[in-house]
Amino acid sequence: MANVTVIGAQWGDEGKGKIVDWLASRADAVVRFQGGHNAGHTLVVGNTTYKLSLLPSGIVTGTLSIIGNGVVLDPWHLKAEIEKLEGQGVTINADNFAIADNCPLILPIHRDLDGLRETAAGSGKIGTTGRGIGPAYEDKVGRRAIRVCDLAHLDALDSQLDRLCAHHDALRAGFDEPPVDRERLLADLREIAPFVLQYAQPVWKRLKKVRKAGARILFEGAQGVLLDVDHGTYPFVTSSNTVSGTAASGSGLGPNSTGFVLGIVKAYTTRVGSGPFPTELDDETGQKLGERGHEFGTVTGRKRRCGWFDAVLVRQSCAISGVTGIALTKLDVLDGFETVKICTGYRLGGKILDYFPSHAADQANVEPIYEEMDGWQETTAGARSWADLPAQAIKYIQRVQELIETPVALVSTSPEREDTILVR
Ligand code: 2SA
Ligand code: MG
Repeated sequence: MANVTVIGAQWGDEGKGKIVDWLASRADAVVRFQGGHNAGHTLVVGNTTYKLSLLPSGIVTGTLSIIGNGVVLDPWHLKAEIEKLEGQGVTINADNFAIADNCPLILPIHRDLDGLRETAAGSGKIGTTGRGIGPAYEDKVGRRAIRVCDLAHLDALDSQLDRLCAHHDALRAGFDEPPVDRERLLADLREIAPFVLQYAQPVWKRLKKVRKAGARILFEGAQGVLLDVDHGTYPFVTSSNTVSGTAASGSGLGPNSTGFVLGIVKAYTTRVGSGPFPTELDDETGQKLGERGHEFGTVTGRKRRCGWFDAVLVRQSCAISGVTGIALTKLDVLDGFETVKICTGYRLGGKILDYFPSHAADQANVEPIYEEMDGWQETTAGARSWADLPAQAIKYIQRVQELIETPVALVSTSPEREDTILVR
């Protein structure tokens, strides 16, 4: 296996956790390069289920796991997640885990702001995970962030804190909130600093060494391309770039190091949070997909919206992210449907579109054009070879592959690591 970059090609929750875990057992290092603890990656290994939202999935198998500079890091959450995993018997130390020292921190004031804005927005809210992701990225690009390396220099933080607090105090005043409790923030940072610093280092250097030694690196994306701050359903997006290109900038290796781009694609579509969703089903079929697919947010427990497979969106995601091949997941959720539908284009104001337009109103107004296929009654759950699949399911996979103009490299048929069909 060469280096691999794994990204979600829809709105997240495509089943990246399982695929990443499967690949992590064959990799020498796993790197998270964007997002924060808004991710929800579920790994099932034997009888144990691990739920990760910040740590790279390699951590479970003891593979070198790295949090890159493109991530926003909540240090208190980090500690809680590490302690939870240690409680499940996972070993985490400076040998198998590293954090980029130039990684910006998510602070309690970011979570406050996320919540205040969402509450104020009422029905116009984004539907964020409420974890302060957006406000933390704003401070990063606004050049006000406190970063991991600052934790080693807390006595010299005065002017940085001045700028940060001035900015947040003004915002908080707009919500009738008291100014930032600066002393408390500093005291909290002092308390957590040693815990974070034991893992902190210039990870680009560590990765350079790993790369020189010929090790295989797995870049683990979070969320999905349609939530990308540039390419997604703006403004109903997350605040990072979720496309494959971020694997390079968010870890400190060049684009020639990020390897095979594996797009994870669910056999139908889901979305959690607000925003356009052309193939959404508000009916019994949508409900059935949600129930059979256990479609609830890993982080927030929110019910996910469900709909048919949208080939237009996935074709676009694959193009934008340079996807080399896809892993098709949760095919078994479609088992037993009399017919299944695939969206192959959109109607908008008398025109037919073969792409998803950029403008929010157009995105909300496109009407899906469907192609209907016969379903299959046999179960595909647990299939481990092509021969285990019903003919009609194979037809579905082949049609998906044709429409998205990207080859299917893997098919995943259950949350279990070994229930995976390697196509090529
Ligand atoms: P945020 O919190 O600022 O990143 O939210 C902005 C939008 O991004 C969506 N988002 C997600 N969508 C799917 N899965 C995500 N991770 C968790 C999971 C989510 C959960 O795997 O289940 O538990 O609810 C994720 N993270 C962010 C979010 O819904 C907003 O639409
Ligand atoms: Mg998820």
